[in-house]
Amino acid sequence: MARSMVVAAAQMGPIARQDSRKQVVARLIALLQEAAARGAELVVFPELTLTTFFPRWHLTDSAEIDAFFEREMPGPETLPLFEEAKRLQVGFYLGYAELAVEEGRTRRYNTAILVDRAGAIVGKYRKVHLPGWDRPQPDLQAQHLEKYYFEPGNYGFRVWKTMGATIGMCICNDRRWPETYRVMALKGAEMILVGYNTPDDHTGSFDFDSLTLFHNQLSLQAGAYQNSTWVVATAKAGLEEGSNLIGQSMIVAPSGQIAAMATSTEDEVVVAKCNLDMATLYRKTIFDFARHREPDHYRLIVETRGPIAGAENET
Ligand code: CDT
Repeated sequence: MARSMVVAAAQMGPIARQDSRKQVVARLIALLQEAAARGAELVVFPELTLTTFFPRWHLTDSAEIDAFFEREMPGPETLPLFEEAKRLQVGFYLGYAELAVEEGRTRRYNTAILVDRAGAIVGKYRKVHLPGWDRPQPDLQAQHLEKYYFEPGNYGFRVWKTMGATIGMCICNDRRWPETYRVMALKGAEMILVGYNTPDDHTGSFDFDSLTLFHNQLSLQAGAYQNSTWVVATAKAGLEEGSNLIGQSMIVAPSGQIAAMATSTEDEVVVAKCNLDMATLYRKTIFDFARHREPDHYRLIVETRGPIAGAENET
C-alpha cells in the first residue's frame, strides 16, 4: 500500500499592524481545527505568520522592531497553538521572526519551525535567500527591507525524518531558487514546506507585477517536478497595510501537477492526500540522481555567486 499523508496549506488573510499575537493565534487555531476536521495530519502556515509583514517599512526604533520578533518558541502567546495541535495530533510548520542570542551577539532571522504531532519542535530553518535591500531605496515606491532586518540563515537546507516522511523546509523567496530544492532533494526530501508573503506591487512595473502569480506557480511546479518532491506552499494574502499580497497557496505533486489550490485571499484551508511514494517513482526513473546527474559540470554553481566574465568562446 502506498505511503500517504494528508496535508493542509492554511492560508492567512491580512494581518494588521495593530493585531495582537492573541488575535493571530486564535485565527491559527481555527485554521488548525478546520484542517484537522478535514483529516490533515500536517498543517503549513505562512512566512512571518504572527505579525504583519513588517519588512515593508523602515523602522529605526529598536523597541518597535523587537516587538515583531519572538525570543522564545513557544512563548506564552503561541503556547495555545502548540497545545491545540498536540490535542488534535496534528503537526505544523510555522514561520516567525526570531531573535536569538548566539556567541554573545543578538541575531535576527526569518525562521520556520516544524512541530510534530506530539507538539515537539523537531526542525528549525532560517531563511537563506533574503530578497530586497539592506536600506531604504528612495526610487522605489514600495520597500522590501529583509536584508535590513535579518541575517541570512546559518543552518542551510536540512531535512527531517518525521511523521512518516522526509520533510524539508524553506521560506518564501527561497522557492524561486532551484538550488533550494535540489539540496533538499539530494538529502531525500519527499515533501518541502514553504510559507510566503509575496506582494504584487513591489516593483511598480506593471509587466513584472502582472506576472507575480504566474511566477509563483512556475517556481513551485518546477521545483516539485525537477526534484520529485511534494511542495506545500502557503501564503499570507490580501490587502495588508496597503500592500497587496498574492494568495494562490497550493499543494504540488512530484509530477508538477497542482493537487489543491486556494481560491481566495483570505483565511482558507486547502487539503490534499499526498502519496509519498510518488516522489520515489520519479527518482527511480527520469530523475534518478545517482544515475543521471553530472556534478562535474555544475561546479560553477557553488564556486561563484554571480555571473562570471570571460567565459565566452571556451574551447
Ligand atoms: N517574503 C519574500 O521573500 N517575498 C519575496 C518578494 C520579493 S520582492 C522584492 C518573494 O520572493 O516572494
